[in-house]
Amino acid sequence: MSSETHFHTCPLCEATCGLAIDVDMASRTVLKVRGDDEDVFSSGFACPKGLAIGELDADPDRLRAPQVDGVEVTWDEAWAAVEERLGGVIAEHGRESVAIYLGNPNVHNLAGAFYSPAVAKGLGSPYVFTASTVDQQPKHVSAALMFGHKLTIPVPDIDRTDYLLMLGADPLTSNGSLMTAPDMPGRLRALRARGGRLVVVDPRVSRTAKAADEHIGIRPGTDALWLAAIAQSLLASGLAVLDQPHVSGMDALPDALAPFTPEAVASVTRVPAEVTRRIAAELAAAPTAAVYGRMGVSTVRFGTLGSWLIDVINVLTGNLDRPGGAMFPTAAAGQPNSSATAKAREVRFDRYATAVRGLGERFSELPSAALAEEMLEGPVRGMITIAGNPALSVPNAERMDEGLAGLDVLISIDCYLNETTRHADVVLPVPSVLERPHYDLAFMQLAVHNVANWSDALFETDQPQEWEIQCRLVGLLQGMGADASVDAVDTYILSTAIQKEVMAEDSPIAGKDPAWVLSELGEARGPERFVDYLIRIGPYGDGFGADPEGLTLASVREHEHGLDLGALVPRLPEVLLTPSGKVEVAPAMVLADLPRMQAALSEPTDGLLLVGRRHLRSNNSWGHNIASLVGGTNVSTLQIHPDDAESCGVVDGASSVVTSATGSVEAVVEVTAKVTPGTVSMPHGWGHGQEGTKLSVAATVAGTNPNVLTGPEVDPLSGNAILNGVSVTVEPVPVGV
Ligand SMILES: Nc1nc2c(c(=O)[nH]1)N[C@H]1C(S)=C(S)[C@@H](COP(=O)(O)OP(=O)(O)OC[C@H]3O[C@@H](n4cnc5c(=O)[nH]c(N)nc54)[C@H](O)[C@@H]3O)O[C@H]1N2
Ligand SMILES: Nc1nc2c(c(=O)[nH]1)N[C@H]1C(S)=C(S)[C@@H](COP(=O)(O)OP(=O)(O)OC[C@H]3O[C@@H](n4cnc5c(=O)[nH]c(N)nc54)[C@H](O)[C@@H]3O)O[C@H]1N2
Ligand code: SF4
Ligand SMILES: [Mo]
Repeated sequence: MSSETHFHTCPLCEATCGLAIDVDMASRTVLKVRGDDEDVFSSGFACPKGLAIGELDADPDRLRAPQVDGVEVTWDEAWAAVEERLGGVIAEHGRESVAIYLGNPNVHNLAGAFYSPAVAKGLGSPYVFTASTVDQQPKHVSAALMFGHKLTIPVPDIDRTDYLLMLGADPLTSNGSLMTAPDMPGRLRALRARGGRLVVVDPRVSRTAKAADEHIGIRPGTDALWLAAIAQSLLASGLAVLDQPHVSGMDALPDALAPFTPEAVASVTRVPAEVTRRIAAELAAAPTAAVYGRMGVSTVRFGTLGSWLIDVINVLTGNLDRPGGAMFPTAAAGQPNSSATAKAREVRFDRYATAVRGLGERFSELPSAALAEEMLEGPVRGMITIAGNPALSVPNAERMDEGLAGLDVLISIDCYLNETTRHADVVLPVPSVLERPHYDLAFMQLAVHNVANWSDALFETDQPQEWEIQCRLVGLLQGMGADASVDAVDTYILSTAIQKEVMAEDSPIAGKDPAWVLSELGEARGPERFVDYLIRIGPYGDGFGADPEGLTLASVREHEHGLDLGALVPRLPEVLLTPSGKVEVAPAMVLADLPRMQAALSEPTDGLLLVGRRHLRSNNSWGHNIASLVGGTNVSTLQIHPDDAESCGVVDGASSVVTSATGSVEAVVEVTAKVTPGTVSMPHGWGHGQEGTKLSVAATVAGTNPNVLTGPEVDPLSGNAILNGVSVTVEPVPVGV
């Protein structure tokens, strides 16, 4: 065997670690994986998932051939089935009877970045669902209203800050989210070593909470109330920096937040008023500080209010857009807020709505929490899923499964026969993560340091690339039949983008002939050509000759350990796309939701609230088929505090019945002080072992799906699902059952 080393950015989470992969090319075998010490961003860090990337690639359960009704077929047969069955439903019931669900790996994959929007557009249905509405949609809504674009999201300048207040995030487990920062353990250690302070707000004693200077065990679902009290305290005590040239709406804040004093929120949040006032004062006094929040702030009933308040506090403490505060990255490619085509305009919502509950659209998406009812009671009869597992990931799981089972047609682009794709008429499999090139288009826009990093595919494959599959589907949906030319569709999608760009005054290619631009991009096709195009028109690009020193994909590619583009730089006001050209700190739509939160000040605070958790070796619903990643502490249990276990009469290791307004499950009890009293926790992505799946390892560790318990309710401003802070009861399994 001869070993050679390839460098590849890990696409499995948002951290973008550089991996050094030793391979024997002759036998197509991964010999060893380690963190790439020379990677300009991750400097040798990698987590167990990245190190298991060879096992993922080699997984015998990973689909290599298309399936029709669970039986392996040729690609021609598969496409014929797609055309007949999907075409049949569209012909009979119209395009609006078919939904599309785009799952999380779409943002970790260039096919998802460039082509799945075209699939959704080609489908022409209002029923576009994505994993965003079970995740970060509240942040997109607050960012769009405050900064003018849903992707203009400030990230904590973690390498320079003096004080980090972190809510509802556990980056020592998740490796960070909406904050691309490989080696979170090292970065947090460095923060404390330089005298900085880390405060973690979480109803669980998470890994990150354990590593913090201070842990605040907030009551689930109440972060927005607490953040409102921090902001109120800053304003009332005169600590807020009110005079800021790029900020509009400051005057409205004191009255709007007046009801949320530290005293008023103390009992509902379980945080004593003196702690709240102290944290507000510490934030104001720190030379630099950043407030950052994730799942625990977002996927709750006041998700948008909490997401908004985080940036309100970053503004009030004078930390928005300054080094050490919360800053806007400058990505090399594809960032809307540095694109010449982006126009400042009013954000419009609710242009259309779901049929059953009338839940309004946000950014041309409908809430995934409404998908089950739209299938069972609404007009949805068919569905396309791309890289998604809604059967496990979306609330109201029993109804979701019923809906998926009852569809007239389900077409899935995926690599496994799992809890969702088991219902599919046709599964179109995609190459492994090592058989495709990679560039982290989405996450470089959220990175705490500006970098660019291209990875070539490590292995060749006989399977079609995912982008080719998606182009073919676009062709089919646009009426070109199942034999549509991939090249024609690809070139059409890129040409459309180029035509828009040359019309934009500020573009480096303004006024150029689109055909010339296309020809300059040479022989490459698919994502490779697209990324080259975006780098060249981007902020560091060569502008197709306008700046001969600037970047192209070829020059980025020369840096196999990544290209360092420097620390984040201030971007106000240039980054803003609001009609006023200012940061809108008090959007009317957000203020209008405050009375709903005020009503929560007097709610009862007894009972148990369910929250989630992640495990270092988990990857949402699809990491459980890798033997080295499951077992040990990565198991599906219901964590409950000893006091609550006693009052519920449940014991460690035994089964319990957990019941919510939506459903009931059996879960194995883990009695532990890692959760605060009143809080119980279950990880998501479990519930394997179902008939018709082909996940032989996952089936042995099946676990329980907490989304049987989470319900159809949404955060009204964003339509986001409520996954955390769900009211439940816990009982022993009745004797004799
Ligand atoms: N190992 C691993 N890494 C992952 C993933 C994975 O499945 N496994 N998934 C990836 C994805 S898709 C995402 S979106 C990110 C998510 O990244 P994070 O948000 O950092 O991930 P979580 O571990 O879910 O952390 C959420 C924390 O919020 C806490 N929490 C729950 N409810 C509340 C609340 O009401 N208030 C507060 N303050 N805290 C609360 C939970 O106890 C938990 O510790 O992780 C990514 N990285
Ligand atoms: N209760 C609860 N529920 C949650 C969460 C929670 O914290 N608690 N977290 C939520 C969050 S943050 C998220 S992001 C969602 C995730 O929800 P989803 O995106 O629906 O689910 P995943 O588990 O990420 O499933 C990814 C699917 O893509 C497939 N896949 C992997 N790589 C590729 C690829 O390159 N191409 C294609 N075509 N397919 C691929 C996998 O086989 C799998 O079927 O779950 C959400 N659900
Ligand atoms: S932290 Fe994320 S990007 Fe880094 S190795 Fe692990 S899964 Fe891959
Ligand atoms: Mo996510």
